[in-house]
Amino acid sequence: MPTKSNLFLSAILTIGAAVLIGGCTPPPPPRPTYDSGVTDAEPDWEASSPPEYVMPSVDPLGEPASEGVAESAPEPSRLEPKPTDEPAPAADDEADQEMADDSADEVIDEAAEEAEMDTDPADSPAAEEAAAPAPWEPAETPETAPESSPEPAPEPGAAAAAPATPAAGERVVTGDWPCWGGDVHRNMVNATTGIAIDFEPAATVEEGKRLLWVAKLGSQTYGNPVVSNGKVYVGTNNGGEYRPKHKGDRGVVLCFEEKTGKFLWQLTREKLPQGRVNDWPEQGICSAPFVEGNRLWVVTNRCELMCLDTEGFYDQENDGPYTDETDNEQQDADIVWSLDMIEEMGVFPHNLATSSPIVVGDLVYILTSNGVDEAHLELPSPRSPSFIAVHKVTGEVVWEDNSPLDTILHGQWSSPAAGVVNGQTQIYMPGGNGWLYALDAKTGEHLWEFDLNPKDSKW
Ligand SMILES: [Ca+2]
Ligand SMILES: [Ca+2]
Repeated sequence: MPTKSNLFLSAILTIGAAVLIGGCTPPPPPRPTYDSGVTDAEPDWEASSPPEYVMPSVDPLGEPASEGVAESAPEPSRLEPKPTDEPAPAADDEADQEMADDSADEVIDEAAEEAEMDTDPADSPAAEEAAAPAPWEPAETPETAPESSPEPAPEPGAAAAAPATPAAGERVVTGDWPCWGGDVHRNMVNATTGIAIDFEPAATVEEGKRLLWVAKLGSQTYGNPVVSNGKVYVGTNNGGEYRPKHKGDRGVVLCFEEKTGKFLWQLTREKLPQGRVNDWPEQGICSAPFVEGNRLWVVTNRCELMCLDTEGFYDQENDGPYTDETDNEQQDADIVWSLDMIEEMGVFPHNLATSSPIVVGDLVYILTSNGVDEAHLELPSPRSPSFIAVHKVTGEVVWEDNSPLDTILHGQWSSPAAGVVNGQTQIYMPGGNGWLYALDAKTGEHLWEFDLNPKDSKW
């Protein structure tokens, strides 16, 4: 199997460059605020008494944001404003496309080699996810900011965390990118401008150009990096072998210090014994975490929706209700709660569970990845939910929906998005039958659905 280390190293470097390196200063455009827990404060890895994570005292979904919220609550930025509005560099797009193409090609090769029934390139959950379009949503916020944020909300236009005179004259720290797509709208457009693009990825800082740091990922990486509050997170496989106790194929989320690239901790999940029908080899954790305050949510290769403590065990505390971690050293992940969708919901993830969560108000939304059996003949679990909403603090399932039922064609590897229409918060769920479903965020009630299958398509 061809190694993809270099490719994905380039990917993280690309992201790192987008986050950390630049020659100019971009303006801070207004963006919807859904994460008020982010602070510009310097991370304290040795902190012994972190702030308690408390449930907001208001229900952000109860009263959708009024008009003009986006204008009145600009995203906190650590950049100096600059009156320019350049488009995002095309070089990044090309690199991303190349990655997606390579990923799809490799999956085709692997599948042709290893499984006659799995030769369809769509059998790669990661390839499917990479090709999924993001719905456009106007700049409205689906919620109001919680009043009882565990950490002080940053002041708009707050001074840069980086020193006034950047190291080597190169450093620019942009706003955070705390989930796949940047926010719950999944717009994907990075509003930052003025980033220098004349950088060159390499295996070491010395060999490259304009690199602040380099960190090794797994041999295959489909989880998109996210950046929040001084840390970078990425889902990958165990090729980096950061934890000596774990050898061989695993699903992994790595956490690095944003400023230095220092490895902080790793979530490690063993592979499911069922094999590739439920947990495709070497693809690791494909879900991109959603980060809010000192919590993050991610879907593992074992079809678990997990809530983790961003401080891990560095805070000297095993946060719960889940406290039974077998990996509980400082560089292991501190699991707060876990929802096993196979055990508790009967979900049959086809090839891999891959959904990247969003959090709106108190609820986490994901697709379960329920799909067909290994022979592609039937749905083992047609009544299991495809779309779920889970309380972000307790892990309780608030509502579930099994809409596509037995019309799921293959798998469900997509991720939800959210928006507000006429004052109502809608969750957009791409179903495994090719239909897009819009559900009420609070109740799961169906609002509308749209057939995205070409009219002349055959299955
Ligand atoms: Ca902890
Ligand atoms: Ca724990």
